[in-house]
Amino acid sequence: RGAASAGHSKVPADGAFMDQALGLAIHGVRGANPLVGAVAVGRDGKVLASGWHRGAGTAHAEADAIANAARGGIDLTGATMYVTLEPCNHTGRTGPCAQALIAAGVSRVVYAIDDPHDAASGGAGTLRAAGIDVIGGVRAGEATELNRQWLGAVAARRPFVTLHLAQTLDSRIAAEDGTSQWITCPESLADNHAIRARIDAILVGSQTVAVDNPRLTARTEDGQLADHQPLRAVMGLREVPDDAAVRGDDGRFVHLRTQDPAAALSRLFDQGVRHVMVEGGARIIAAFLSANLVDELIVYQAPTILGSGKNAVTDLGVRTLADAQRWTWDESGGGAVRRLGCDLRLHLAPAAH
Ligand code: AOF
Ligand code: ZN
Repeated sequence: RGAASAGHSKVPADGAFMDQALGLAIHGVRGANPLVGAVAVGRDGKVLASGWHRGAGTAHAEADAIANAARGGIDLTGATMYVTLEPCNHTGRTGPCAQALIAAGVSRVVYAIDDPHDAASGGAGTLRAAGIDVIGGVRAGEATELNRQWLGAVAARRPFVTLHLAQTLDSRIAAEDGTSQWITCPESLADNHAIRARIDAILVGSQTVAVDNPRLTARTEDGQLADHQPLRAVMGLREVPDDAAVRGDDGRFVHLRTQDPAAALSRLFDQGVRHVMVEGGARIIAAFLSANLVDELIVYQAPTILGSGKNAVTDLGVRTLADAQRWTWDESGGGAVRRLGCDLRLHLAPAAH
């Protein structure tokens, strides 16, 4: 570890080529694996080949670039490979990329951030031992932001948790008669669906399924299913009816028969989930908050007041102001405060305890 902080590039073009690799990385799909892009550049500064990782089980970015070069009859001897993550050192579903780079004859490897996954890390050392010039830390901030949730999940060995709340000014998520559609504007709903389309799983309580019968799919503004559908996870001890919409017909449904958020997260992590969005109901929200298992809060704040109804957050055991849960405004990923139609979208991260 620590290899990425070892050296800072003095080659001006390194940043620009890393930007290209970052631009390719985003074509991948999030999930069990990170988004990674790679660009191979010849001694004359011309791009020879490029590639990106398309998701768990498929070729890694460097391997994809090497394969693309081979397909075009392009020799990578003496080339520089730019890659947004430290090349892996292990044989997982694929790999190891460090060996593939050595075999391809590249003379220099520039990468952005260290691989925090213990099983895969160490590629930088392997490359150096083979006489390759290796530099880490180029565009590290951008690469970290790109895989923020994945990096957090791997470090914590549980999925990164986004908590979603759509509430009134007095923090209600449903009126006394149970009506909750729609507290927020269509713009907020569209934003929520855009998030659904890039996360690995949505989690709700079995009580919410019984009451609301949600579909939990990611839909575009014209109501079509988005290309990527998150796993639909229900937790809790209530049975999920056979005809519940959440079951769907694509096999992307799981019922976690537990009331313990940590246990639910552990099960999801084992299934390859690295980013989950918790969407309610109140009991599940309180359980995740009191267990300090929320990494990010996204609140769609509607300009309405109910005065009665269901509270978004129920008793967390806090009895005095000094014990309040503290959150900070998070400017990353869409900003801390944004107008969305008639609503405000608030983005927060837990304050360091
Ligand atoms: C790379 N390049 O493009 C990616 C890497 O099961 P596997 O074989 O797909 O390995 C997954 C691990 O490999 C993943 O957890 C991460 O540590 C690393 N991902 N490494 O050299 C890539 N996607
Ligand atoms: Zn690899």
